[in-house]
Amino acid sequence: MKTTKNDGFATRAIHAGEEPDFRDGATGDVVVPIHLSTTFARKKVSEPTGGYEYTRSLNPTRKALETKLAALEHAQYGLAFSSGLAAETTVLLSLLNPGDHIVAFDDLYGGTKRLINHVFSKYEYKVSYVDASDVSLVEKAIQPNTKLVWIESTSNPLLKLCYIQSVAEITRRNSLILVVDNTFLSPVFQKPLNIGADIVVHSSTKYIGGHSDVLGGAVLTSNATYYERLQYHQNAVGAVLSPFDSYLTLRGIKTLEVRLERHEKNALRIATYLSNHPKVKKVIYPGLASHPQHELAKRQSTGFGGVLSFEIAGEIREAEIFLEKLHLFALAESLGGVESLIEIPSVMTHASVAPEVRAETGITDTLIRISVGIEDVEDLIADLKQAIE
Ligand code: P1T
Repeated sequence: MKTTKNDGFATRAIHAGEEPDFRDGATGDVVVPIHLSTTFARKKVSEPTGGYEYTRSLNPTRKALETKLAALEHAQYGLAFSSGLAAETTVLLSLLNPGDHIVAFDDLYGGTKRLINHVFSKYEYKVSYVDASDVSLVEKAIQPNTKLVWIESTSNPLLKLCYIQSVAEITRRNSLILVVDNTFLSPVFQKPLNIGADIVVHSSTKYIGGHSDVLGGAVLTSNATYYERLQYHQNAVGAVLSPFDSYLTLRGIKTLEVRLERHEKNALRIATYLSNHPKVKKVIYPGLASHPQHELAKRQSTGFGGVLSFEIAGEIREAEIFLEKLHLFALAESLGGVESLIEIPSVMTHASVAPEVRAETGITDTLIRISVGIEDVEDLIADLKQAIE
């Protein structure tokens, strides 16, 4: 019953890490049990039972999730954390030293920038932000102390792409670590480790969990040295995912592929509707031919995702009136859940980014981001229509 790399995505999403246990005394559960025990008894002093000692170090439910996540990203190893930012913190803490330099995409989730700029800066980590949609800028930003390149593809909230294979050639040539935050596309649409990334991170709070009811993060890699260091820090720092949250995430993953198909279908319909509306200034969605990297998106991933950004004509007041008139779209941060969410990055998800930096990267005060849910798309369009008009 063990899944292999040759099995399809949905097969692995459903079965990997959750093979029924038929050993003597086991019950053959087809769903992994929630192992709430924080500690595990042993019969002999020198022999932890089944390798389990204490839940922060290893827990059977979390291990099932880590195995499933690794199978989906075509990774050898997976680790699950209590949030996306906890996962990111563990990567930065375990692989970098004070004085090391990071080259990062200029369009990253605001919380990731806050972490790098205001937490790790205390430990003298250095960073250069570049528009990584132009790969040559990544190479130009490399310094003698550069250790790591950090990108999101697609990026949050401007949905810019980075040509991962080309950046991977640069990082390989310069012995740097390439980290890709794959939250927006999920492994359904893109597997960065297959195209040269060393480490994938996720906010599993988003598509992977999929129901806006569980916060989590993940780190995936096939590099045994990085994994050892990451696992050491996962235990030593302790920001692990709880057994119950691991179970919720495992449950969410089983429908990841079917959800993403619907998210994308709805997103494309809404992007097309908005781009034909006279009160909409511009729509950013990699699935539209008008997106400057549409061709790269078609080549690099097998889908465009369920998030789009747009600007309505007028000032911030017009944007606020529009947002407050919606009934089906919750005015809320986050993305990737079954329900549609809408937000205004400048005052919500990216408020921690300095106004001049937002202006420089193109996050205007009237930019609106939608996480398109899997509701009936005609209902979503009708709601947008009444609010715009
Ligand atoms: O919220 P948390 O699980 O800690 O994940 C942080 C994170 C990491 N990476 C990306 C690309 C993200 O979008 C996020 C969180 N983002 C939001 C909450 C948001 O609304 O954009």
